Amino acid sequence: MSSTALTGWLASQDASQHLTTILCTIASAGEELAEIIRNAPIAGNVGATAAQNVQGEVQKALDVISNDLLLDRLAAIPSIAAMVSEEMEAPVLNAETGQYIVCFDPLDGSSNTDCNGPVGTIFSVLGRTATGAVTEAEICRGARVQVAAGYIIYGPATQLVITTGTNVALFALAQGAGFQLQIDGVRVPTGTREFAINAAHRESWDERTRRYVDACQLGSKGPFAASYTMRWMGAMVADVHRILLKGGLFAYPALVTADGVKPKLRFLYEINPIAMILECAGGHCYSGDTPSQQYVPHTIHDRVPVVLGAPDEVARYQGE
Ligand code: AHM
Ligand code: MG
Repeated sequence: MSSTALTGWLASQDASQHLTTILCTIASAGEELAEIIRNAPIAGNVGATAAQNVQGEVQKALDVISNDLLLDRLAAIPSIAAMVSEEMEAPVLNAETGQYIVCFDPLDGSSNTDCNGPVGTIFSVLGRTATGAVTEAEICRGARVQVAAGYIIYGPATQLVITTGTNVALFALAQGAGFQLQIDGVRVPTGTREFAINAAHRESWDERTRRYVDACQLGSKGPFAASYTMRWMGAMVADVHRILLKGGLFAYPALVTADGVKPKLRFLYEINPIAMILECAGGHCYSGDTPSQQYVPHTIHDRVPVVLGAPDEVARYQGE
């Protein structure tokens, strides 16, 4: 079902016809996925497959279904030169003359599929910086030329968050009527004393992360002189969605282990798009001391540390 509300909003953002086609196709694939996810327990599409992805992670049945569906729908678009997915080792080359590269995490937080928790699809559209067949080097350089980003969250409701670099819009899926505009111009609220982190990794955190979480946990008696709440959804899409609407902070620092320093979240199809959304909504997203969108990956599956959220809370984390 194509969404006239989304088409109209993209026109108000001066999105080109080619970009509109790409973004509406992703939204309509998201509608299909919402139904597949809703019916997964009955259709037997929950649980793991026997396969591992390029990251060495066990693939869930819905990871594979989501990836195949997005690839299939996007491959039909001649303005897409290549696609990059969390689930595939190499870029998928599409139409050589296409002007755009689409990067996606087809089903973020897919471990939640076993327990009916929220999951999401994250996407990023990059403008091309070269002609001819797309190379990994071009995609990595092109990460700074992000022209649109968004995610679809499949929770109690299915919602789409999208930006083309100015406003952030929130759409909600209405059964039989496509995505309907809910908020145009989402802004991250400040003053929310809430943080999201996998606290089980404490012994592998850097000093800055440990100091911040200690201060939150000391509450009104600590340096922040305020009581905090902690939330952790196990799906970045869901944690980011809460922060976008309610404020607070999410961090996934690199873990310092005997085998080296290990960030978890991938840049091109997780952090780069989420950073664009956050920054357009008045929030911040950093990888170390650098705004995440300034990072230039070396490979398409590069991982980076991240702290993101409302500007006041990110400043506290950074020690400002
Ligand atoms: P995925 O893309 O394979 O689902 O992995 C990314 C997810 C994020 O959505 C989430 O924030 C994080 O991994 C959860 O990790 P943890 O296992 O530390 O809870
Ligand atoms: Mg993910």
